[in-house]
Amino acid sequence: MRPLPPSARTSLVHVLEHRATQTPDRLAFRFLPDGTGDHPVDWTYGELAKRAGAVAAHLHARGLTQGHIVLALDPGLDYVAGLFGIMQAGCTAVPCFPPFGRRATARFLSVLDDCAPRAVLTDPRFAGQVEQFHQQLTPAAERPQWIFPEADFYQLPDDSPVPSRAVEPALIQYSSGSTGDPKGIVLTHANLLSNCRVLDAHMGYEEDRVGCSWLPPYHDMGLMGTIMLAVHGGWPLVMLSPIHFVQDPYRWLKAITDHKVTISVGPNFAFDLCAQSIGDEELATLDLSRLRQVFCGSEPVSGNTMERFEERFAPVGFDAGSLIPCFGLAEATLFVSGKPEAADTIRTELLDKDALERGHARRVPAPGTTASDVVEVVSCGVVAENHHVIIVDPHTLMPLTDGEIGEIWVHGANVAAGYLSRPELSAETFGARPAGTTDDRAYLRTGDLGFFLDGELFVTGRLKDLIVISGRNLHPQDIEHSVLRAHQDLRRIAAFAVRSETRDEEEVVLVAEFRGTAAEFAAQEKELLQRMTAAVTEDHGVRPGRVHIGPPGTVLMTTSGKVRRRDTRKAYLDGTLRTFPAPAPNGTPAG
Ligand code: 649
Repeated sequence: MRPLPPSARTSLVHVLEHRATQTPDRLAFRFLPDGTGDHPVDWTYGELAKRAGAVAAHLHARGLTQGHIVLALDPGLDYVAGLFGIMQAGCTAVPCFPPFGRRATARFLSVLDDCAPRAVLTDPRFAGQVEQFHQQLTPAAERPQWIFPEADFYQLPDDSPVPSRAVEPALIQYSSGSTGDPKGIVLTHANLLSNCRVLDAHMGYEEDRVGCSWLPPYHDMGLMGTIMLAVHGGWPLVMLSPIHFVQDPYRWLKAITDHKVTISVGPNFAFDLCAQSIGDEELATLDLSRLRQVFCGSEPVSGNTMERFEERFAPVGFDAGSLIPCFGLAEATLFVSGKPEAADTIRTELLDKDALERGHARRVPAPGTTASDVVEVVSCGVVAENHHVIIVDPHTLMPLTDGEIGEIWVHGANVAAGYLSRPELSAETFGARPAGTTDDRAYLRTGDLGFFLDGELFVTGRLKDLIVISGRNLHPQDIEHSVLRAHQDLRRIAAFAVRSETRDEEEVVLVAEFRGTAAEFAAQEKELLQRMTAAVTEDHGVRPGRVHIGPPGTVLMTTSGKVRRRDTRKAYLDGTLRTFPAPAPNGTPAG
């Protein structure tokens, strides 16, 4: 039986209540704690609602009936209970990766500083560090309460009152902004419901739908794309932790096989990893024939990767038609566009590279063109129902016509209210108006570049400096900061992304200035490269693809002393960056 549509409900809190009343025994979530099928933990809607109710009751017992509550539990079922419990208490959930390791701790502390939470719901293993955390927070800020759920946390006496309210805002999503300068996206209950509704409409109804996700539940795709969508749609979600996926990508496809999964999702790199790393023996244990929809988004979708994945897994029943390239961003809650349900193959276009660089999407007649003149772009499909997307010249703000490349602007109920406590930036980003038209709607400026062709959206690049690798958003400022610390004689640094020449993904390129003579540079070059690479790898978990070191003046700057990353990137690609003179053949450096 199709579960009753929850469309009349005003928040996901009400949707969960509805499910727990109508179908209390239906499976809501199955978590695979070790990433395999050995010890699955199942929660029904009844169980989830009971646990969420316990979280809400605990918060009320501590006087927490509103305000920000940071949710920093490990991926798993308690995380889901925490999320719904916080919203049910009338508080605002602020999902955040637990403070495990240097990078995550820095992020965690800057989120706490930015949102000034009334409480932090996190794992008891951090209990001993609270004092240390407090010392690193801004002195003036009020200290949050710390809540460490132990095993009996979820057992409430039968007669305890359970709050049920949904107060605005529902959630603050930190996905934009560098570590030192985080930006919290304020999402309302209406935003969360709208995103579920448009995704539901896009996906269509399917009897016996089962989802599977290993995505981190702290970001938009894992949170609004899988957990919330599953509760909204009333179908079970099989979850494993991102670590278990990264350790062995086979676990994802094995979970799909074992639990009769029909819908899943991942960034491009996940499809690459699977196609590369799953051997013949493992392949023989897979059955992907039930998969009907597999979303791929959050970084550029590569036609080659999609092809490799299809070829590798076709023998175990994978249907190429199930792949759904899609585009979205946390500022629009999540979903902006995706391959139309009715289409059975991915749409790609072969475009003239030179024209593309000049801002025009010009199809190439296939014969007679060499591969280097041609760029293949994958369509990100049609725009979400009731949403409006335009392509705008980022300088003149004039809307562009089909085939012209410009900034992607989005209007609709998915678009967030703004950034927390940043009125100016919010107005700039969320309140843009196109010039020279009668269109007076407010648009979100995505900072992404793309074009429309025959009603479909293609994403071709980024205006913003964000580096997206393996589905992760890296901020150039954070990377540059790590590089600067790697060596005392490095001064300006520019970090940016460039498409790899050997692999179907982007890689980080570092351009740095060395304070010293050519001879000193020649003597230290090896060590510099090694230290810079190590610093970025340790701090950010990505290895820079290429490094260019030159004399002062190599990194292009604005007059006000800001790094001009896009210009430096262009000079790097054109080969016009400054370099140290090569050492003379006799070993004495020239110049
Ligand atoms: C983008 C999220 C798009 C993101 C996903 C729909 C079980 C299984 C499946 C299921 C439910 C349960 O990256 C996701 C829509 C999922 C339906 C799942 O259904 N957000 S972000 O804020 O972290 O980053 C946004 C930026 O990432 C880049 C852009 O720069 C964007 O501004 N990006 C892309 N770049 C190129 N191509 C794309 N297709 C991109 N998508 C995002």
